[in-house]
Amino acid sequence: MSEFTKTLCPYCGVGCGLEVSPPAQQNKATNRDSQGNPIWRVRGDKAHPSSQGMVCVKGATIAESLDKNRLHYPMVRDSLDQEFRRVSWDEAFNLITQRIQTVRFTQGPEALCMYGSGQFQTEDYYIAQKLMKGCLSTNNFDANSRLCMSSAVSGYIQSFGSDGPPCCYEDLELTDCAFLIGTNTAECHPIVFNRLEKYHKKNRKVKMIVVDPRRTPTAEAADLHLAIRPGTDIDLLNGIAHLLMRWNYVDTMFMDDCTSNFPAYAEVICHYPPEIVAHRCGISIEDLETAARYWGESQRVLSLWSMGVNQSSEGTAKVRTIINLHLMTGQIGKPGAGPFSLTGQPNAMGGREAGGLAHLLPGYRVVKNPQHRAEVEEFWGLKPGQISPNPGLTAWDMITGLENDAVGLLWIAATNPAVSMPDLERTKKALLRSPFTIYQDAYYPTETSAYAHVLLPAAQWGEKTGVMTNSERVVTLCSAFRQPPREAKADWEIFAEVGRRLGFEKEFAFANSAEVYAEFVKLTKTRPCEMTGISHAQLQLEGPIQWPHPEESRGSRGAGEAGGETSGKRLYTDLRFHTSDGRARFGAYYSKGLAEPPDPDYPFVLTNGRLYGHWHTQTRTGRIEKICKMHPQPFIEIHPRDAAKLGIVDNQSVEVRSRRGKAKFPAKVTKAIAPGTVFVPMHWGSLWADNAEANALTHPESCPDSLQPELKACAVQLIPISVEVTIKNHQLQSSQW
Ligand SMILES: Nc1nc2c(c(=O)[nH]1)N[C@H]1C(S)=C(S)[C@@H](COP(=O)(O)OP(=O)(O)OC[C@H]3O[C@@H](n4cnc5c(=O)[nH]c(N)nc54)[C@H](O)[C@@H]3O)O[C@H]1N2
Ligand SMILES: Nc1nc2c(c(=O)[nH]1)N[C@H]1C(S)=C(S)[C@@H](COP(=O)(O)OP(=O)(O)OC[C@H]3O[C@@H](n4cnc5c(=O)[nH]c(N)nc54)[C@H](O)[C@@H]3O)O[C@H]1N2
Ligand code: SF4
Ligand SMILES: [Mo]
Repeated sequence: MSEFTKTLCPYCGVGCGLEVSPPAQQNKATNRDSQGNPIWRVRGDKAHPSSQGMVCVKGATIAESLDKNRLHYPMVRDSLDQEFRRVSWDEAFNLITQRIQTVRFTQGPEALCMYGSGQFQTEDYYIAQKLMKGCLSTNNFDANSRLCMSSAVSGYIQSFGSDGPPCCYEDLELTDCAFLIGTNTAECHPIVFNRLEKYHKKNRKVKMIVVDPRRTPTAEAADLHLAIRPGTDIDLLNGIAHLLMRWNYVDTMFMDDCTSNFPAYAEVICHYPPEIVAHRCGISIEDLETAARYWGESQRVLSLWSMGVNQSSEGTAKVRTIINLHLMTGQIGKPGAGPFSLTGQPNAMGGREAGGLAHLLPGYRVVKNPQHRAEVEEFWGLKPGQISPNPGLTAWDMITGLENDAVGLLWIAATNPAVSMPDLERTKKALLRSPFTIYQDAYYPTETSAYAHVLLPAAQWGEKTGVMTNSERVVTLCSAFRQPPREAKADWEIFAEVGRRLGFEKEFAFANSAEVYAEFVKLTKTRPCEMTGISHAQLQLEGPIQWPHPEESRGSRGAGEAGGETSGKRLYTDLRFHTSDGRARFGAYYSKGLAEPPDPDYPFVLTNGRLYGHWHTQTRTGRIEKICKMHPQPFIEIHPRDAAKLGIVDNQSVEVRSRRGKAKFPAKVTKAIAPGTVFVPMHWGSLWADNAEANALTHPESCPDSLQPELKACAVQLIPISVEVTIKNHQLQSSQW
């Protein structure tokens, strides 16, 4: 047996390859975590095409969290005010299947809901789709990707006729101009940023533009930082388009041959002259012109974006407006160019492939398309019409569904909504009303365990074998290298067992996850995300493989070799798109601005996001000493001018109030944030600090197309206070469960 196992980092969507080996055996050298457990050793995998051996602090320290505060046994209780009691898996499965049957036959299948996660492996996702959308006839499966990538998904679908980021990481090292908008890549996609930054430093002619209301570490590295007012991205992008037109930087041949709907867009951008745009965005006309010139003069432009774009009530419009600039200038389908969404979670891409959102079906299909439904029904051996034609409830719909008793059973897995959902007070109240909540997580406690009737212990990364796809469509096998603790089980196994107990024995007769994956890839045949040439065995043998990868190309190339139209590094190299006429479609959008703009009562825009070391709700990173030292407490960034006006000094506590709730944070007075805007990190839920939840303040207003909530902005007021913010002990007691 080889001494290390190759796998993928289970944090961000960069998808860095890792090699993991057992804790050192010599007694004195054995590295142990703070609870005395030996720590597995982790290093970057030099052979992984995406990361080439690099890792950031999160990947490097991941093993330190594996044994702390794990949930070990199924636990149940009748009501939320009771203590949990330990039960056998058999009892837990019986309880769940009985409950599913009761809800199904009294309230109907649309009262069953599952809320999953971009941290599932593809096999977990696929089995959940088959169970919910196929066997149980409800499309009520949504994932935390709704809060994350859904605007990118709908933007790609509307502009190109299909989801799928068209670029690859090699483009980071081939571009002449990197246009980063609404992304703090340096902290959130560090290895993507390392690759770009190294190349940028070496090639001074290469331009880097960063569009972000904050001067983030990403913005620090830029040639041009446009610190726009939150929510003015469409103004800026239309303003750049206006100048590209005026200066004739457009690729008319590409537009004539390969696009549609340009006239509608041309009409819109007429209304975005630089004077108006610069004023609305709060930037200078010179900076706006510089951005347009950098874009227009570059042979190859690559745009990168993430939550500053997607998490918006006009998220889809923002994504399409970015894509417009590429279409206008022919910047797609060639090396170093294209619109490239940076995926948040490690396998949100796999989730999209497997149909893991309420409006999707496996193989980049959509629920609303009758042919897509028929294809999946036939493949799963279902009756025609068994898949519901209605898109299911989205993440936020499940919350409102609890409020109006439309939800009879809520199954939450691999996400922590009691921290990550918008408008937390409302979310928590709704969760308290739930008649029956199953919560399947690797750790105990998390903030969401307080709302569960049943806790199911999940095997996590390193304890189950499965596949994940990163931002550049590279599929990596994540092999198990240790046993799940005590009674924990892989998510897909739990779903499959429930399926069998509901009477779907043959549908869920899988011996292992390789068989699950083999079934799934058949559903991608002839689809844009075709992976019929990929299997666990192939991945084990060849290493990571990039899709599209049809069966015919099996063995011919993995990721990192040149590709063609159907198998290769970039999509749309033939300049044919997946729309009915093969043309990419311009989206014509006027800017609408924020759903909740500041006003005299709530005069500041609150934005929020991530820090380099922490991962979301801290279930893992909050238990790693090095990371807690790096980011000891939450804070609120305030511009010195605003601070002076309010009499706030550095480190003083500030109460922040929105129309929905309040929170408090120590002030960090800094020019890195624009006046009128404040920033807080999203990482501190109620287990980690008292009242420092970003989402106590946010609202659920969503993009009408993607239904992704505008987590990035809400209106707040600030009040200096004298009470200190309490940070809770991050080394929670070792779990007995
Ligand atoms: N360290 C770390 N890395 C992570 C994660 C983590 O938890 N920790 N999570 C992963 C996940 S799931 C995701 S989704 C990604 C997120 O990755 P990012 O999107 O890069 O992270 P955020 O900090 O949420 O937001 C990015 C930036 O959007 C800016 N912004 C706010 N409002 C606007 C606006 O109106 N316009 C523009 N242009 N910008 C705006 C914010 O100031 C912020 O700097 O990170 C992934 N990587
Ligand atoms: N204000 C604000 N809110 C946000 C955001 C923001 O930028 N601002 N970002 C949004 C975005 S983009 C995202 S992605 C979400 C993230 O929000 P969440 O998904 O709530 O955050 P995580 O802390 O990653 O939660 C993942 C959970 O899965 C568990 N887990 C890990 N591996 C496994 C496994 O294999 N199986 C099971 N069953 N469990 C496992 C972990 O222990 C953890 O409890 O937050 C969203 N909320
Ligand atoms: S960049 Fe992302 S995938 Fe790579 S090691 Fe860091 S967290 Fe993991
Ligand atoms: Mo995300």
